Amino acid sequence: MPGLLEGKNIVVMGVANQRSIAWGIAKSLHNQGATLIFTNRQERSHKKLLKLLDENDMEAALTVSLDVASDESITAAFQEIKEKVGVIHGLVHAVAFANREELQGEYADTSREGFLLAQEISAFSLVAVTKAAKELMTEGGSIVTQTYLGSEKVVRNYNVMGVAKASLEASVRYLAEDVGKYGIRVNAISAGPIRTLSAKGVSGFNDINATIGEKAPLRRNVDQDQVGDATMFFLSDLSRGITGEVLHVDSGYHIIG
Ligand code: NDP
Ligand code: N5H
Repeated sequence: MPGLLEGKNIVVMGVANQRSIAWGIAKSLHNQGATLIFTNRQERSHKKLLKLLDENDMEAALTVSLDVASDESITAAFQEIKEKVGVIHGLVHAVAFANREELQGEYADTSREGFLLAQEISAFSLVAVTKAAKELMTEGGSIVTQTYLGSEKVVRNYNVMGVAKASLEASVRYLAEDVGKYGIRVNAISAGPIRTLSAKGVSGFNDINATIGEKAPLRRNVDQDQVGDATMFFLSDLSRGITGEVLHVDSGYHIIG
């Protein structure tokens, strides 16, 4: 049976290592026959990516450097993708950042600078890359970002990132309306806690992780592969009637009061 993503060129942002949600997504997309283009911020992550591709017998059509903090970097990256690949059909946005010291204690203590940084890297970045990507999505397309429950409910320590994710989810809706007329869809996956490099060292992760195992309807945590498959669905034509949506991949935890 042909893969669901055969003939689709998809850009994946945010592989830092084998634990990254973006890597779980890349594997699901590859399994469905997608042609993959990767972007990294840090050279260290780029090296890790090349090693992962090699170990998994996967090939990238292109790997490009992209720092979402810079408009020039975004423009240059998509220009290179346009020149070397041409049309794209999908974009996976799996990047976020907040200062570690602001992911604990009271949200009221958030600094102006820290608030703006979290918004810039974790929410505005989706707006900026959607604008760049839509120029290359001349055959229609699908854009998928990653969010977390802390946008809807107060989750201890998530603080400034919860507010950035609320902004990200609202951006999904506004962007979906903007680009729908070009046949481009924009959706988000709201994943349960997964032990990744970003989650490392942040206060409270272990407690939240343990709670899901006890309280979520499925009584187990989710993993990168489950998020990968749900993201793959959004990139495939199976989800052609869905846009502006936030889909929870969290063992059902969000329904529990
Ligand atoms: P990772 O640490 O594996 O990935 C985070 C990525 O963000 C890194 O690849 C990093 O790039 C990238 N990044 C940070 N700043 C920039 C920047 N300025 N420009 C470009 N890229 C940048 O963590 P996750 O896989 O956990 O995170 C992926 C997404 O999933 C995030 O949006 C996160 O909020 C979300 N999420 C995570 C959950 C979890 O429990 N882990 C739960 C729900 C959502 P580089 O490595 O090059 O620095
Ligand atoms: C309630 C929780 C636990 C507490 C909050 C965690 C928030 C994490 C999100 C951000 C993205 C983490 C972050 O920015 C860490 C950085 O300050 C330091 N790390 C780095 O610089 C590494 C090296 C790079 C690769 O990381 C990034 N981001 O560039 C939430 C958890 C239960 C769920 C969770 C972990 C959600 C989420 O959004 O990731």
